Amino acid sequence: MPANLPPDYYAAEERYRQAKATDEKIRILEEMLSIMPKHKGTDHLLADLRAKISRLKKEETKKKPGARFNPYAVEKEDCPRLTLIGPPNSGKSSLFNALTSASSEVQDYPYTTVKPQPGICRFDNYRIQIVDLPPVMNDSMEGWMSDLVRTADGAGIVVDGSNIESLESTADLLTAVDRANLYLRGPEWKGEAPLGTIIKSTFLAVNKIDIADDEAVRFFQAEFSGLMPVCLISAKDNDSIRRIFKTIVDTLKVMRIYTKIPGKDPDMYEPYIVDRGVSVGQLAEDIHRDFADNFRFARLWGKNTFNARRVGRDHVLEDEDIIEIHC
Ligand SMILES: Nc1nc2c(ncn2[C@@H]2O[C@H](COP(=O)(O)OP(=O)(O)O)[C@@H](O)[C@H]2O)c(=O)[nH]1
Ligand SMILES: [Mg+2]
Repeated sequence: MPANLPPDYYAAEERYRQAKATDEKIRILEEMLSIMPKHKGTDHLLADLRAKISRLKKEETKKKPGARFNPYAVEKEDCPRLTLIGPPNSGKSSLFNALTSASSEVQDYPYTTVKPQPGICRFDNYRIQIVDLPPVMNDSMEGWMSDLVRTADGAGIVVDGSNIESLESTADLLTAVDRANLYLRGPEWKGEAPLGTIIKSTFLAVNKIDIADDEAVRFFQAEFSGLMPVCLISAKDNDSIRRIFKTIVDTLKVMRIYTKIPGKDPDMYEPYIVDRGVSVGQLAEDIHRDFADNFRFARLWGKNTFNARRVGRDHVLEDEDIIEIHC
């Protein structure tokens, strides 16, 4: 059944697309909700609007300052999170700046970064929150820092490949990681984590490869390549940034799922960034309870399937699938 929406609705929808601030977006969506006629043909549109409003409202309440101010708190975003850790001066902030639109202070002396600095990395429609952290020193990590590494979805260790002295500071870093009961291993790691430790999917970036010290690079490759992916990069080189981005996506084991509303074109700009292997039912749950509770079936468009294929809750999604949920 066609939705037959009034012109006011489309005007509001256009304003929504232009809106930047979350409270403004909520206001416009609520306006769209009130304009929209309520009948069988608009059920999906209504559910989609309600889902968007509830997601944005959740974001808003998280932004309100809590009773106790925590200077090390990092705002949760609606996407996976990766932390960057490493010894002083290895180029964490330079890499962070190259990956995100945020900016973290870069200096040629150590200890420039003192607080966690979050930013969003956007490539190929992915959205990933990257958190730049202060250097780990004196073979221990402060509690707030190990908490951030532990609760993130993955980590990247950044070391300096231009300098043989960095082997020592990297050894300190690994001791600090052990003491924090973190077990950092690549996404393909099959072994068991020791009792009492938290395993975290991790890669190693050997940075400053433009001015590499061959001995240092060989050491890092020998020590780490059995444990996690090792990437030789320069934070100053675009090609390195693309490669490291791909490594980040593989470390987080995530993929992009686009959604569409029946009768409308899919939103090909803001996919849901979800764990590889999630099912249609799990995605529906992620979008909104209403979708999960009232789920009847879904239609799927994808690289490895025929168009508008009818699938059920248990169907496992693949990267860049487009899904239309029918309630
Ligand atoms: N040649 C070269 N210098 C780099 C590279 N990455 C970072 N640097 C320099 O290394 C110094 C420390 O970088 P910074 O990002 O502040 O390191 P952090 O302390 O780990 O955050 C700065 O002088 C950067 O310009 C790189 O890939 N190549
Ligand atoms: Mg820094």
